[in-house]
Amino acid sequence: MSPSRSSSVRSTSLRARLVAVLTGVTAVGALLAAGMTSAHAADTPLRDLAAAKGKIIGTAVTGSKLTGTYGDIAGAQFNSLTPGNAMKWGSVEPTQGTFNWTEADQIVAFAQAHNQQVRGHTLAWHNQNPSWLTNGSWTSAQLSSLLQNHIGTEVGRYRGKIAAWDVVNEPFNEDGTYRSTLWYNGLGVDYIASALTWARAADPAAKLYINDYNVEGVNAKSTALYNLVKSLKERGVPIDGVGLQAHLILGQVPSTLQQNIQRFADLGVDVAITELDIRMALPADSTKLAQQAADYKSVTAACVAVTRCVNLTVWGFTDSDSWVPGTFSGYGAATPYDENYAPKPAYYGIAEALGGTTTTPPPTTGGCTATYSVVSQWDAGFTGQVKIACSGASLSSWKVGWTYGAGQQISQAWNATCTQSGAAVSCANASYNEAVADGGSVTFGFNASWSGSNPVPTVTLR
Ligand code: G2I
Repeated sequence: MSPSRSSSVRSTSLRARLVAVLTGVTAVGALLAAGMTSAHAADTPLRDLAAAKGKIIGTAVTGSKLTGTYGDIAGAQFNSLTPGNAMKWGSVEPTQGTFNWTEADQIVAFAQAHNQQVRGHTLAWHNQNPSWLTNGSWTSAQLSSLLQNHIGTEVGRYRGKIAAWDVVNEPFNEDGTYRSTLWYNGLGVDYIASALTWARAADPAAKLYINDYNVEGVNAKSTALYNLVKSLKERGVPIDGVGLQAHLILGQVPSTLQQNIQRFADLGVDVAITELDIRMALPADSTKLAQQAADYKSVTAACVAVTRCVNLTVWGFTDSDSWVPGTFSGYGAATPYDENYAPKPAYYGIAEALGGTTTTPPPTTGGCTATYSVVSQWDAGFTGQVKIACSGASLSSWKVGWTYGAGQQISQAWNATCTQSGAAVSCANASYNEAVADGGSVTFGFNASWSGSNPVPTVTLR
């Protein structure tokens, strides 16, 4: 099924509100009914849409969070995972010779259980190295063998299980000169060729990438990366791809993104968008979220347009698991799902660029909406959620209802009290989330069974 969103505005309820106000009647009941709409999230997971386009869609993940709703979405929507931190040198070898593979192993096992690829991240970087390494004083020969052993150990451990490695991360300055790092300063520029060669020896099947940020458009930095890849290829050094991280700012997708992807493809390497997020000044509002959807859509479309753009990965799929707010004060909301795991317009932007069809709900002039979405679905069950959001109105309590069309049966709900009688479901607020402020929202979730099909019902807010 193709993803779609539908909505209906009951104009009578807007009239009712007007009448109530004009006649001086207590407006509470009418206000509660104002601006009722319904909408639902995409049925077709992003990973299926991407597969139909010959693309892989991924997300960075935190291993400890891969349970519950976070795990359900990571498993259902994406077919590639990148450990956000778990495979970095400082994570896997905090003390020299003492290894901790727990989180990395967990992510690889999760990926295998969900038929997903893993992008290994990252082997030679200047950040998140263990202090024993950065504080040591090493000869070039020692540094070289430390890096060789690290790559041999880590790549060897996951041999056959990693689709692609970000072998070298962030080697350039903004002006295209080489960044001064432990590796560059100690080993010279050939640390890059050496790292790639060692990685190839440890896992001949893994695709080997150089990954950097601010290399999405055609600029001095991306041209330096281009020239490096070209010379590595000419020298016969194993290099299979370039990673464009794509930590972008709202409204600033480079106009040369597709052209830049294409020029790398024309060099004979794959391209991946490896760390996509699009940050905005907080608070988010509907205008910014719509711009963000357009930005996500245009980045995805640029990848779709170039055959050799093989993977598009978001750097965390939920705003509750994003590095942005901790790094850029006052900025956030950078990912396709909000903190409560509700898909944002950005999610639909990605889906649309991957060929999903969605219908945009008509603009509401003010009111409260209830949005039903299937968060994840498995053999006979699914987790759903309903988000009630108000703009230009508020609620002092709420109740939503819908009728299941295909025999679905709710077994459990949280953050609401739900009852089902036949096909009719009615959910009312819990004692602690009855009020929805103007500009605010409340989300509740539920588990239910399904068989045959699981069509999304029309939800009524009352
Ligand atoms: O900085 C964004 C990304 C840029 N490209 C390379 C990526 O590897 C990098 O990822 C981020 C992680 O998402 C953050 O989670 O790398 C940061 C470090 O440069 C990570 O932040 C670190 C915090 O600085 C630590 O305080 C924290 O202990 O995450 C650690 C684990 O949560």
